[in-house]
Amino acid sequence: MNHSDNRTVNRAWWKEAVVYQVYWRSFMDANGDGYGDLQGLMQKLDYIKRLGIDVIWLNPIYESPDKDNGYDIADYYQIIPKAGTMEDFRKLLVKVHELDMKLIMDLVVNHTSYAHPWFEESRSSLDNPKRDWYIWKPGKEEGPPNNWRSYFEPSTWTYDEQTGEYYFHSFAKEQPDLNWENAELRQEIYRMMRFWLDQGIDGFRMDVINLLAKIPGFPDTEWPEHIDYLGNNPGIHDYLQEMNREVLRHYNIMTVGEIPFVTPEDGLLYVAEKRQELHTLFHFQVADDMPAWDLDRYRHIQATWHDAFRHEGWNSQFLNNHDHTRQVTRYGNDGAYRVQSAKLLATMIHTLPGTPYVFQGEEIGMTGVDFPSIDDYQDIAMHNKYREALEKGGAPDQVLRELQPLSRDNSRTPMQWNGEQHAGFTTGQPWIQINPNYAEINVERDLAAQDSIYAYYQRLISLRKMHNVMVYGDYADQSGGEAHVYAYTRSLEEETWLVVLNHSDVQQLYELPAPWQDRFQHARALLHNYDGPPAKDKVELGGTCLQLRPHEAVIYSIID
Ligand code: ISL
Repeated sequence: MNHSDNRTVNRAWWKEAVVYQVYWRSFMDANGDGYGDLQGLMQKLDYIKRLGIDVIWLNPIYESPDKDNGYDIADYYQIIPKAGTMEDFRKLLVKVHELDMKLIMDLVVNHTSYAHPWFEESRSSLDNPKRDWYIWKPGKEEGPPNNWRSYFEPSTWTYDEQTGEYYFHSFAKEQPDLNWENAELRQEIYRMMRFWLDQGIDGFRMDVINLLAKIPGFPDTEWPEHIDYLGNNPGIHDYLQEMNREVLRHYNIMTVGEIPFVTPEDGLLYVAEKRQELHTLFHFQVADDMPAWDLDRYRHIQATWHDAFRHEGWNSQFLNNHDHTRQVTRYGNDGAYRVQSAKLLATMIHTLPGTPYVFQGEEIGMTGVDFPSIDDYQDIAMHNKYREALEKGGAPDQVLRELQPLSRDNSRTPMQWNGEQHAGFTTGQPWIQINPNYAEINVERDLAAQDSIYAYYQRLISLRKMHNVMVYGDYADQSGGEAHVYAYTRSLEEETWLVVLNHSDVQQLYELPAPWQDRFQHARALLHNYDGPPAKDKVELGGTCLQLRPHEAVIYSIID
């Protein structure tokens, strides 16, 4: 297929797919223990298929003490009992494939749980054969080996009495980092990866995969609070190219790296096709670095990543996941314009370049939550940050209010299936409170309404199956001077789409680009998020302006 600028685009199933993220512990509980599980997920596969989904990303289901909700693995070859059994997993995979969907698993190999037998052996003695599978250092001047801080703790080091040394952890002290310099450890990881790929899974989402390599010598840093020193260090690409040689290239799979701290240029080093490392990535220049909606900043980010990846990389598009507050609350309007806003954000994510990710519940416009007490929160990151702030003299109520908007628990409240007890998620006591708005916002209501957010996602996703321009079309920003209107085109061969989005609570005007003012009379509105006529019929001021209602989103096909 020729690209609009005459370069050939390599087509691939994972470039054309829409991915649905299942945070299983909050998705559907089949056995009434208050946790979602694999059998509950199996009950809801038709619901996911009906949305038009191609790939399911399943958060970690491995044996774990669950200090970080499964991102602290104690056995890579066992299923955590609260999720189910290996037999449940195998049945799930068969059913997913029977529905012509694919399943990618979460690969967490930067660290394990401190309860993993490998770590228990490693910590047992200085000369244990697995000592070097983790990162151990003697202290310095009565303190840790250096001044780095971790994602979840004031220090990346924890002292271990047993051998009088410190071990390294990029996250919680319960999550010791593996030492990827150890070739034996790497081979053991590759063996585990082959085990899961030989089960028939269709790929991996790779947890903080750019953290595997550490700065040589672990020198002190001038800015401990800026933890980007944890990632993108010398040797990381050698590891990923070895992983590709040893495992990835031998399977028809999809790999998406979770890659914090990267610019577009650095990101391309992980996903450029010729480098044979990963297929695609999540960057965090929005989710980690843009606390609230900022259209100018977002447009700049989209343009720089598109320009860098245009011919040899492949991006992902997301605004929320299990770590980041629900998008309609964080970046949209979850009040008077919740429905329009949810549809607008979906339109944006699905029409920008890259593979779009749907986080469970965003397809019905689920919102963030403000629990009244710190005791209602379950997330280890929230509790560690809360404790650290209080130790620094923070006032409990003030600290809670400050942490609430970006708490990871905003996205971890259970799926809202209906307006009955516990939103139909469980017959038991849910592991985390249900969002109190479940009576108004739930699947049952959305499935019953023609103009629901769910129905809009169905139409949006179905467009992708019919129009390659949505997948492979070149991107160009067409926004005018209006601060709240984001407009852009996607063009491929003879087809051009114009997407126009009003990211505000008030009406806005969008001046059509001059080259299209006469052509626009023939434009067709393929999808819009209001029930009235598309904004095209509102052309006023001589037919060159669109009059956009609050949070109005429209996709036009501009026919030559
Ligand atoms: O949560 C974040 C910011 O609030 C993210 O930066 C996130 O911690 C980071 O992207 C790494 O996330 C991944 O690894 C963590 C785990 O807690 C997260 O759930 C996982 O998505 C450690 O495995």
